[in-house]
Amino acid sequence: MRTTNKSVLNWVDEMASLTKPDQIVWIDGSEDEMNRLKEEAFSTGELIELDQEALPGCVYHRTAVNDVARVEHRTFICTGKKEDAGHTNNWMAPDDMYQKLRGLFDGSMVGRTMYVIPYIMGSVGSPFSRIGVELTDSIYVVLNMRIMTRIGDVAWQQLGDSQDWVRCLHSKAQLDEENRYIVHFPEDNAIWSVNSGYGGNVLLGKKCFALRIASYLAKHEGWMAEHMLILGIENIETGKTQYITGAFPSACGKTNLAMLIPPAYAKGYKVYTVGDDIAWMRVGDDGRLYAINPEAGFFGVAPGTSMKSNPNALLSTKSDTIFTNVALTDDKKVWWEGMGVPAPAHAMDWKGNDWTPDMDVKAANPNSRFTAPARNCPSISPKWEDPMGVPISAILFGGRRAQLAPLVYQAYDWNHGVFIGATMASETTAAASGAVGVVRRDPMAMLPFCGYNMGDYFQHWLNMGKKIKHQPQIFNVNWFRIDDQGRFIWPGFGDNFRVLEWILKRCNDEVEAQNTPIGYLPYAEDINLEGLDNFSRSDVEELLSIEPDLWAVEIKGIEEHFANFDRLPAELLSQLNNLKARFE
Ligand code: GTP
Ligand code: SPV
Ligand code: MN
Repeated sequence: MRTTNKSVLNWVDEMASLTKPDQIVWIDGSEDEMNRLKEEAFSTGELIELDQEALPGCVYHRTAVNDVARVEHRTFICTGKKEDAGHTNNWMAPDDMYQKLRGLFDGSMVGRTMYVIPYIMGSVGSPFSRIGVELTDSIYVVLNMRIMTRIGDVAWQQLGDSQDWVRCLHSKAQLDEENRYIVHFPEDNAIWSVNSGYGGNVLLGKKCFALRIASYLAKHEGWMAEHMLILGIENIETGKTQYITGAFPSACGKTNLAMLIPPAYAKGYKVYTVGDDIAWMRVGDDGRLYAINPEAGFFGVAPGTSMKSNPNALLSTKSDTIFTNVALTDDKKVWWEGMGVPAPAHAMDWKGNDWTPDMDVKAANPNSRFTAPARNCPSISPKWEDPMGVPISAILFGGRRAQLAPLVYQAYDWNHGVFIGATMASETTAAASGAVGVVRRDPMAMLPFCGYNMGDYFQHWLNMGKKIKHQPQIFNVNWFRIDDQGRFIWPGFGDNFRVLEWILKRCNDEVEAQNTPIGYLPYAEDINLEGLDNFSRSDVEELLSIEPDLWAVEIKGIEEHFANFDRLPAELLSQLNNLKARFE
């Protein structure tokens, strides 16, 4: 026992009498403890030790084959009133859900150890950080939480006697897909997750706390919890750094953008990574919007990560990293599709089967991931743990749109920006179970992560705009337009800097823009193409084209989308009417 906090001690007792573990281990966060846990997990096969010379501190894990992504259809927001969860969330009355879950948790840890993980979201001692305690029967979860958050005695110290902490209960139970539940009780500050061992379902500090519970707290307390990367761009000559946040749906490029390396022409700039998935934002005393990254690591998509696409991510995984559901090579290293090195002649695939390159199955699961400490990242910002966060100049929304959405455009003002965010759509990816490649609306990339009624969430965005004296400019970006042959037109990755450069120029009033029905678009000649092969000015023009026929369909789509919300702010309807009128 490492705390005298009564609210913690009582709750741990209560949860232990429900789940009935053989023993309880209080996690202190030390290195010794980590090594002991790793050894134990090696001995049971839960983890496999990788080549410690090539990949010091790195381990390998496979989840169950039916447990490789978030499960949105089994994720619940259990508020007292159904309307407070809204139509876009699954809901059940809290009492009924507790009763159902108590049945599933009853004895779920018999024969197992319950680990008590105290953790901080946000940097140690920051006035904006928050505490959670996660109970789990998985060493994999403990070791991931150790990378993704600040765990152990630091958290008990920061918590003291306070009762303000998030109660997180997780059990793998039987990994039974039919009884898998990821449940949030925002009004009780509680999260119960059962029958899964996959990241987003079980690292309860991440999506469950830092987005679903935090968005609920943020709404009540006047701040924002968003599915956003945070990056800084330093102009080396002036020494000035400006910060940008961006909300893209899962597996749509946040990690890549946060870590980008500018193209050769942009020698005068350096890009710094502050965060790659979640931003907590507040209005500072100076009237600007400030963002912190509540996490301490990256739970990033492995496939496609190479020294060419994202060297900073790949280099982040060279030590103290957990690899999940990638391929395991015979010499105890890892491999995945799009790693930029030849496939091994033989490996074990993510299911644990023999794999050779001639087989037509993927060696790595499309949603295989690495868990890497943020401090490993070569581009990590000197300010990434700044307790007050970084001031934001621009907010980006984006997604995968094969057609329609231009490379970049700027909102007229904050409310128009909220409309753009609220109507975002993207083709679905492997990050959540279900069909891949289907266009769905995913407002602010928060559809799966908002812990309350999304109509109220839109209103909260509108309200925040009124509170921010120096509002960030809002932009929409799309790296994913395709040509007739189905190829991406825009080179993407590091070359996305060319778009960020235009965005900062707009924020600094350094470039003019075209006024169009959807917002301000760049003049094609204002996107710097220096050093880009096989890409011409006319390609940019194509990427900036607005096709009224497609937008007419889009407007219909937005109308249908808006009909899903019972508490849609009137402002968003008037934004829609304005958009229609501008096309007439
Ligand atoms: P989550 O961790 O699921 O929230 O995802 P994320 O938004 O951080 O996505 P990530 O950066 O990991 O990108 C996921 C996929 O998008 C990878 O397969 C990347 O290769 C691909 N991707 C990222 N940026 C670009 C880009 O600029 N162009 C293209 N064509 N693909 C990209
Ligand atoms: C996402 O799906 O958006 C992720 C990975 O960042 S998970 O933690 O599984 O949610
Ligand atoms: Mn994410």
